[in-house]
Amino acid sequence: MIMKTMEYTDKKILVVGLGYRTGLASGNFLAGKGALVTVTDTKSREDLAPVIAKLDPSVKVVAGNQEPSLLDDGYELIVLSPGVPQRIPLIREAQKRGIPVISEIELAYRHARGNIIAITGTDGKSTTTALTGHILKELGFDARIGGNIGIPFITLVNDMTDNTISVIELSSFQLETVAAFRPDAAAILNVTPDHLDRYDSIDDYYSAKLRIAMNQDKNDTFLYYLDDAVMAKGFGRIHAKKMSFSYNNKKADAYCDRDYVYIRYADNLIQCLDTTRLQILGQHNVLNVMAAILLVLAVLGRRAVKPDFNAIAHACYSFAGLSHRMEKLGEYAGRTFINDSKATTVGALEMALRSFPSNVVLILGGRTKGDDYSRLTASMKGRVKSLILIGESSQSFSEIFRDFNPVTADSLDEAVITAMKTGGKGDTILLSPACASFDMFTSYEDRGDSFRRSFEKLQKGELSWT
Ligand code: UMA
Ligand code: ADP
Repeated sequence: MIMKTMEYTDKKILVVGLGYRTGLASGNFLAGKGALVTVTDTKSREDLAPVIAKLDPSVKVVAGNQEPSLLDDGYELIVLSPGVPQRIPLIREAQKRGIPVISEIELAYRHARGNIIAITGTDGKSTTTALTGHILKELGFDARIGGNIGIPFITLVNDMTDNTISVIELSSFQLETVAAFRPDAAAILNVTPDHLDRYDSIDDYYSAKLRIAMNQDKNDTFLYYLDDAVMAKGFGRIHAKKMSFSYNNKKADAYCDRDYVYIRYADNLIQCLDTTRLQILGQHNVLNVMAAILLVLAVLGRRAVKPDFNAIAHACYSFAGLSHRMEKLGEYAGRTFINDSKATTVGALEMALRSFPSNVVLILGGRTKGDDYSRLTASMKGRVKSLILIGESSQSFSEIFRDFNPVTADSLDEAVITAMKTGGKGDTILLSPACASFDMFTSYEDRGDSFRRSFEKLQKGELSWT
C-alpha cells in the first residue's frame, strides 16, 4: 500500500542512495516535514562527508551498509534515488514486506501545485526541458525546470503556487518507481538503446519510459516522435490525447518543411518558425524545438490561453542552448571545435554526425553502456576523416573501428594535439564520445570542461602541435 498521506510527523522513512543531489534533497525535505529519516548509501561515511555536511542534522546516516536487515527498524516508506536499481536485496526485501518504494519524483508530485510537463526519451531531454521552460518564461509564466537535468523536483515544491508550471526532465530510472505521478503533458522524445547495463532489453527500458503516461487520462496530452520505429508499441496502455512531431512527415502535429516548422493548431496549419534563425544547431534540435512548442501548447490549452505564435517563435530564437551539447567552442587555425560531451549514447552521436557532411575529426570513447557500437560505422563513413579514441573503450573500439585507422589518446590535451596534427583547415574537431564519462572524469560536464580547457590552451599556444 502506498502511503498517500502527506503527514510525515514521526513517520519512519528510509531514503536509499544519498548521491549528490536526490537523496540529500529527499532527506532534507522529509526531515523538514517532521519525519524520522534515515539515509543509507553503499559509500563510506568518509566519501559521503561533503554531502552529509549539507544534510539536516536530524537525518540518520547508515554508510557502507545496505543489508536488508536495515528494514527491521520498521520503515513505512522508502524513497529510492535514481542511481540505485530496484534489484538490490534491500529493495527486493522491502517489496516482499509490502513497504512502498517510490522515487523522489513521486514524492515531489504529491506536493507539487500548478501544471506539470514531463519529458523523457533517450536523447534531447535536457535541451527540450530547458527550452520548454524558456518559452514559458518568455511568455510570462511562472515556469520552473528540474528533474534529471540536475535539480531534484522535490527542491522546487515548497514555494509553488497554482500558477506554477513545472517542466521536469525524467530518466527511465526515475520513472521505474513512480506510482500516482500524472503530468498534464508528457513526452517521449525518442527511444534508442541505452542503459542496457541496467535493463535486460530495450523493451524493458522502453517500458520504464512509458510509465510517464500510465496515469494520464483523456484530458492530458501525450507527445511522441512519429519517426521512431520503437514507439507505438505499448500505446494501447495510454489514455491521454496523443500528439506527434516528425522531421518531415506531414501527418504529424508538428513537422518541418524546407526551413520552416509547421504546427497544427485548432484545425489550422501555422507556419511557426524559421529554423535558420535558431541558435541551437542540428536536425535533432529542430525536433526538440517542435516537441517543446507542442508541450507549451498543451499546457496553454489546459489553461484556456490562446497562444501567441510570434512570441513562441521569438522565444525559440533567443534560446542559446545548454553547454556540452553541440556547443561551438570556437575556431583555431581554420578548425572548428565542437563540445558535444553530453552525447553519451550511440543515438546522440549519430544525430551529431548528421550535422556535418564531411571532414570530422571525431574524439570518441569512454565507459560503454552495453550498446552495439558497430552500428556507428554507417554514420561515420564519409563524414569522419580521422578518429581519436579516449577512455577505457579504446581497445575494443580500435577493433570495431579499425577501418578508420584510429589513434588512441590518454588525455583530451593529447587528443587535441593529435587532432591538430592529423587534420587540416576546414575540419570540425568534434568531442562526441557516445559513452559515459566516469572512466576518466567525474561527469560529462567535467569531460566537456576539460575539452574546453584543452582548446583554450591551444589558443594560448600552451599545446604544441606543429
Ligand atoms: N548507491 C547505493 N546503493 C546502490 C547503488 C548506488 O547506495 O546499490 C548510492 C551511490 O553510492 C550514490 C547514490 O546511491 O551515492 C545514487 O545517487 P544518484 O546516482 O541517484 O545521484 P544523484 O546525484 O542524486 O543524481 C541523480 C541522477 N543520477 C542518476 O540517475 C544516475 C542525475 O542524473 C540527476 O541529475 C539527479 O539525480 C537529479 O535528479 C544524472 C544521470 O546521469 C545526470 N542520469 C542518467 C542519464 O541522464 O542518462 C539517468
Ligand atoms: P539528454 O538530456 O536526453 O541526454 P541533451 O539535450 O542533453 O539530452 O542532449 C544530449 C545529446 O543528445 C546532444 O549533445 C545531441 O548530440 C543529442 N541529441 C539531442 N537531442 C536529440 C534528439 N532529439 N535526438 C537524438 N539526439 C539528440
